[in-house]
Amino acid sequence: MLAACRLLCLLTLFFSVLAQHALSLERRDALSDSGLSSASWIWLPEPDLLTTAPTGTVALVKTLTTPTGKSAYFASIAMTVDNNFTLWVNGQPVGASDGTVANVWETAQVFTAALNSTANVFSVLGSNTGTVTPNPAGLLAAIRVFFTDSTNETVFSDNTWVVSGTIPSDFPLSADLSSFVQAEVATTEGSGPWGTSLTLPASATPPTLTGSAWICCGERWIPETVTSPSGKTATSATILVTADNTFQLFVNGQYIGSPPYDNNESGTTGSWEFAQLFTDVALTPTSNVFTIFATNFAAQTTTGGPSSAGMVAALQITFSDGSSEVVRTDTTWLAGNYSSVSTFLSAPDGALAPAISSGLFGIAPWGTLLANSNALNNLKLPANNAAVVEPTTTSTKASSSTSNALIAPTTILPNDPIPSTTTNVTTGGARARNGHIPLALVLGLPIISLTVL
Ligand SMILES: *[C@@H]1O[C@H](CO)[C@@H](O)[C@H](O)[C@H]1NC(C)=O
Ligand SMILES: *[C@@H]1O[C@H](CO)[C@@H](O)[C@H](O)[C@H]1NC(C)=O
Ligand SMILES: *[C@@H]1O[C@H](CO)[C@@H](O)[C@H](O)[C@H]1NC(C)=O
Ligand SMILES: *[C@@H]1O[C@H](CO)[C@@H](O)[C@H](O)[C@H]1NC(C)=O
Ligand SMILES: *[C@@H]1O[C@H](CO)[C@@H](O)[C@H](O)[C@H]1NC(C)=O
Ligand SMILES: CC(=O)N[C@H]1CO[C@H](CO)[C@@H](O)[C@@H]1O
Repeated sequence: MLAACRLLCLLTLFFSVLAQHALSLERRDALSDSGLSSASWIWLPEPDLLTTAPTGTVALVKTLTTPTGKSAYFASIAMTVDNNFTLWVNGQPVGASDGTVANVWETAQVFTAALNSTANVFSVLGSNTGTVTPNPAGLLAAIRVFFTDSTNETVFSDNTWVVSGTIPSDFPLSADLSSFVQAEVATTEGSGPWGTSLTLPASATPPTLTGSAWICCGERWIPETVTSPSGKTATSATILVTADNTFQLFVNGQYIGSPPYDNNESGTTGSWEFAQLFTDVALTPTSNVFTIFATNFAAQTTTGGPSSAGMVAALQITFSDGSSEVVRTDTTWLAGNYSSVSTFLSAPDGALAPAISSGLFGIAPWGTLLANSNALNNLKLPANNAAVVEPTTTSTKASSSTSNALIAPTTILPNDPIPSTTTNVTTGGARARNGHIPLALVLGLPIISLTVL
């Protein structure tokens, strides 16, 4: 009962946060709701940050320790960087602004990330670009942490953040922050060179999983083609999905993303407990293939063995006329037992079987999940720290003026990011037909208990 209420309350809170963002028409109100209007523009210390910061990329880190007696669930993170940024939470890429868009910093972004209960590390690479060198540079952020007792706490960018012009080789989870210094506050939001230009985009209401079926029991599900209704042109998709235990999402054969790494530890929150939200996934006009490869881990018992398995998803397809359609997991999906993405992608429909539904979203043992989490759209991100080119000098001032170029975002290859998928894993896939997503195989795996999920 308690647990159910707690989850409900959290979900309510979470969606009220989204609703607040969607409904706030007033710029100032939206900014104060997000916390950004109370935040400060910070950067690597310079003689006059309001006018002159060298171009280049700096690393910024904020570590948050959960107060005693509380347990952190998830965070809503509002952020912008002049000129652009990439954000990681606990080493997992969470989001980035598009440095190719002029003045992209004028639009702050809001991300939701699952948190570790006790300690969380927010790592940012911020780039100061521009033809005028030097020019103003700054990061502005508000991190609202939601706890399991339904309370929340917001922390702002300020001089408790640390910053370095030298990006450590183990960034974004750097063991040694000795090259970092206390960030300098340039000014508060609403003043300085940034003035009152900042806005928050109205966020669209994401689809919910209500009405989608948990489809079972293979590890790999491949939805097939979703065809646009005649006369409609598909432009983008918002995809909400989770799988017990983890998955990889592909659209039209392109890797889109995965949930954060799941350490498969008994008693800890599994990544499946957060539905992963992928936004602005580009589509082709008439026909799109959605592929979800899910992986089930063996039970968390001394002997391993079968555990509950399933995948649930909602695909919101947006058309050029502004209308949209939601495609849900159901038994029209096709499933197959395949051990590799490429084999599954190339398998003919005839080799697959209809997906099996375990029941609609909300059923045990999965319940209503904890919250949505912005999924890691890795195509937009430097995949890992190997993509960061370290500056050649170590003096903070000098190195920050060196262009710490990032290599173009690296795609994480199919089967790469998720460890141990070949052991204790059965494989299966599903395909959508006639506008629907395919499902998986029926393994008849017993549901043992919540801890074995
Ligand atoms: C900023 O944008 C530029 C241009 O797209 C890109 O090369 C760079 O990697 C971005 N910086 C960060 C920290 O994401
Ligand atoms: C949570 O953070 C602490 C401290 O960084 C770390 O020791 C622990 O492994 C983390 N737990 C998870 C589940 O990430
Ligand atoms: C966060 O907590 C404050 C009280 O500290 C409360 O007024 C506010 O409604 C909470 N925000 C959300 C989104 O729950
Ligand atoms: C998950 O944990 C169980 C129990 O320790 C183990 O048998 C299984 O191999 C693990 N699976 C993965 C993918 O790590
Ligand atoms: C996949 O394998 C499982 C276990 O062997 C089996 O129960 C299921 O029917 C298979 N599914 C398909 C579509 O072949
Ligand atoms: C139940 C089961 O299949 N367990 C296996 C999980 O994978 C390890 C490593 O391959 C095997 O040793 C277990 O037998």
